[in-house]
Amino acid sequence: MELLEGLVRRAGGAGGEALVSVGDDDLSAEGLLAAADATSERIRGARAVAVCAAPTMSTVVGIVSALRAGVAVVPIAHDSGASERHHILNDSGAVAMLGDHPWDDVSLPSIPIGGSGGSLTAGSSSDLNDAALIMYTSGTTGSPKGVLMPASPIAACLDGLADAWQWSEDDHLVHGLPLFHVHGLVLGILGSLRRGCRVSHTVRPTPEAYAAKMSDGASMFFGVPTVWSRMVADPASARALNGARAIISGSAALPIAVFDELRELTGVVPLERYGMTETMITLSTRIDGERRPGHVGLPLNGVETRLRGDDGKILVNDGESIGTLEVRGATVGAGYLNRPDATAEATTSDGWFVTGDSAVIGEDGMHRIVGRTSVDIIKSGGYKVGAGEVEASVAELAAVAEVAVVGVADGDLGQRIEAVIVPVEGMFVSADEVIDHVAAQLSIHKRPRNVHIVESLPRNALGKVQKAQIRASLEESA
Ligand code: MCA
Ligand code: AMP
Repeated sequence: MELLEGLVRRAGGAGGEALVSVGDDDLSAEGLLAAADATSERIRGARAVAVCAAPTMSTVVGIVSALRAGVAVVPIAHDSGASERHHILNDSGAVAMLGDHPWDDVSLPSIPIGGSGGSLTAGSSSDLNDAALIMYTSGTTGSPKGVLMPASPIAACLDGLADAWQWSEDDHLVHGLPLFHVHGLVLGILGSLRRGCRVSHTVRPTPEAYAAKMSDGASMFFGVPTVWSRMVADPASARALNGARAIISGSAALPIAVFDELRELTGVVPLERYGMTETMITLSTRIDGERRPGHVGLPLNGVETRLRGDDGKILVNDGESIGTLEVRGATVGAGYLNRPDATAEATTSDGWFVTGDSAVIGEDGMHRIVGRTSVDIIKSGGYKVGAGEVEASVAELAAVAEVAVVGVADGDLGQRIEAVIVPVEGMFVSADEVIDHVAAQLSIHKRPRNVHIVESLPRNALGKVQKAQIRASLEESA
């Protein structure tokens, strides 16, 4: 199967016009394919390669080259800190860094992108389940897990979205989302290259940058809810999107007020879709169907969903019953790398993936996401952050006796990460020290935005920290 079939088709056609832009860099289909295929030759047969996934053309070429070579590629956040990237490199078994990176502490060989030089010897990848991508995602505790994602579920997801949104070669997609997650990388870049449509990455997802692309024929825009709430706070930029074919939100819940303002300012009714790194996108509203605010639509082609109640029974889809959403079908990935325990825990005995999201399904099949079943999964600016990994990082500081991390409701980020700390008696810890430690060790976007020093954490009779209570009192006092 050729995942990037649109790129290959366009490269075989006439005309050398730009197909992909990242900031001011452009490449035609022929140019991208030639640069990627030159690099592919140097990595063919390798177990896996990693890319520092900064928003650059080099990241796009590197990832396309690995996909073309059939080598699993591990996109790493360019703002990742030392312990996070070491975990990802060790866990994935990546044998080289593809392209440049700024990390002095990474000793893997570097394979240049484009040009010439370097090549790797073949290695075993039998444990990777044919993964094309290995993407790391946070859980409630521990370090991020590597999701094994073969080309086939990626293709199923991208084709399902093309059907839902009538996404075609005639589109020009614009976005400025990170290139190390599903939204920006898989949907934004690989989706466009599968369709063969033009894609412009704006480096940052700012309202002005999106608006400026309308004069370049933009037809579709992607953003997380934070991007859209910043857009409606800049009405001139929002009005410029008038005439776009599709404005699409995902990665976190789009507040109804933002949906309404976006529709009023742009004249375009937003599409909303839902998914996870483990399952790709599974639900979306349709461009030829109802785009109901607060709802994430219907299953994509090849996807089934169901709800499970607290008593373990499957619920009826009555538009009222809240249950944990389970999904199965063509878009679901091949489990977690090195974590058979976590893969088994997330999979029912009859093969459904347990999302951990609470949802309601209407009689008409329309889905509404109500929240997460665990208080320990935080969504901040569309980034998923496990409270446990931030707590473990903060606890490395000598002056910290106890710590609890929660996601507090935030008008801009959806949730903002806050840490509540009990210092070791007689010791002092500053908020900046905590924030900078997490930024340097995990990643900048996982840093707490506020730190509260307290005498003790609320616990129940069994000694368990009461996270929901902490979150409620921080929200009350905000
Ligand atoms: C601040 N900065 C720091 C520190 N504090 N740097 C070092 N140490 C510190 N202590 C600097 C940063 O370097 C950066 O600098 C600047 O602050 C801005 O950072 P920040 O405030 O965190 O950014 P933001 O503007 O608040 O970001 C909002 C955002 C971002 C752009 C919306 O959250 C974002 O890109 N979100 C997208 C997440 C996403 O794609 N999720 C999809 C997951 P400088 O400005 O110089 O760089 S996939 C998924 O969820 C599923 C599958 C799905 O459904 O899609
Ligand atoms: P990630 O681990 O980054 O793939 O994030 C997946 C999670 O993002 C899901 O489990 C949901 O909690 C959340 N999510 C994605 N899209 C939406 C949406 N449209 N509405 C609400 N939550 C969403």
